[in-house]
Amino acid sequence: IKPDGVQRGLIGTIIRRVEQRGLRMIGMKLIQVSRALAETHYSIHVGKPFYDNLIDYITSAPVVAIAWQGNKAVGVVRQVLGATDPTAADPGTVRGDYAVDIGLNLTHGSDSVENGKSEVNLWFTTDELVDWERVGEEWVFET
Ligand code: IDP
Ligand code: MG
Repeated sequence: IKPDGVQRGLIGTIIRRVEQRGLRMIGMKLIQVSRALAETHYSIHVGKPFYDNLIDYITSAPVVAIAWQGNKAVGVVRQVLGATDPTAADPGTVRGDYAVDIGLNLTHGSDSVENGKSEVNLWFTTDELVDWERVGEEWVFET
């Protein structure tokens, strides 16, 4: 949850949508992002016209970092968040319901399992991640 999501009081709304979809939260923290962390996280976007604004944006207020686990977690989270450009995001998605401009799109979601793993490792230490199971997961995930 990016700084605009935190500032606009949407933390609970955004978490609820992913939580109720059935994914298991294994890590969560509110942090003020340093420029160093921002630059590592967004290193793939170095040189793009929006890069400097993106680093300013993500460091402009606290963010809530969350690690989600579960079958198809990467795709499910990105589906809940909606398309990068909120005007292209479907109604019923976070960005489609609550955002307007691409540079203030409320959320980040890893775009592959590989990047998901490296981003969880970037944002969390091992002892900040919890190994657990939610009750009723047999009613969400087929085995
Ligand atoms: P994603 O967040 O949906 O994965 P990316 O293409 O990885 O989208 O871009 C990372 C972030 O950079 C976006 O979420 C958005 O905040 C910002 N961004 C991407 N494209 C633009 C743009 O054209 N103008 C301004 N900001 C952009
Ligand atoms: Mg991305």
